[in-house]
Amino acid sequence: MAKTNPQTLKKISVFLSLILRHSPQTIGIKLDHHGWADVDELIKKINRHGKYKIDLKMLQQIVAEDSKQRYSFSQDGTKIRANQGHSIPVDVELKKDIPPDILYHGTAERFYDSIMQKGLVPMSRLYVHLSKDTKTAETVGKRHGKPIIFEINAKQMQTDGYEFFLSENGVWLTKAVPTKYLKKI
Ligand code: HQG
Repeated sequence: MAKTNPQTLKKISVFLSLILRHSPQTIGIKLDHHGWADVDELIKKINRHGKYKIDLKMLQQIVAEDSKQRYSFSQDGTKIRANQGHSIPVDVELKKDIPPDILYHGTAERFYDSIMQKGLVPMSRLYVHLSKDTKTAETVGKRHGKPIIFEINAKQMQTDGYEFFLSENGVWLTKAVPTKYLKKI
């Protein structure tokens, strides 16, 4: 069978993000404590919801080819979850790790004053998202407006006892970044 059009898969991937990170109730499913959804039920309920038609092969293709490797199957392939980015309280068993000395966060210029007052906070998500390169930070920042990039003194944060986690798909996460560790570049 021919592979599904990449644009269609991209749209379904965005819909999957909504379901697996923010709003499983949209299709009437629940995630377990660790953020897993049952694969058979997910496929059935997406099809019943009606916006997209999907089968297991398409889901496997999305997981394999997603540009940011946003999703993982459980080892036995019966469950699926988003690797990070949740706004609902799930424990995706993030691995605590020692960060590079410097990490980056891209945001919009219009948030600058507030960030310099309150530091970086997770807003609607569970963690502040950081990257190890400025290119990724710039792309993330552009999603919100005119991009600016903050450099984060992750080494000092680590020394001072802040915890960092590295998601399965290479995103650095921490609960918050106080202003003293931030520098706009
Ligand atoms: C900002 C995408 C005012 C923060 C990306 C950001 C990422 C503050 C926005 C992932 C603030 C939240 C996450 C403060 C933080 N005052 N604004 N004190 N503290 N902010 O979308 O980091 O494609 O929740 O700077 O690639 O932009 O979805 O977070 O601008 O990895 O897989 O509040 O989402 O990945 O926005 O993006 P978001 P984010 P996916």
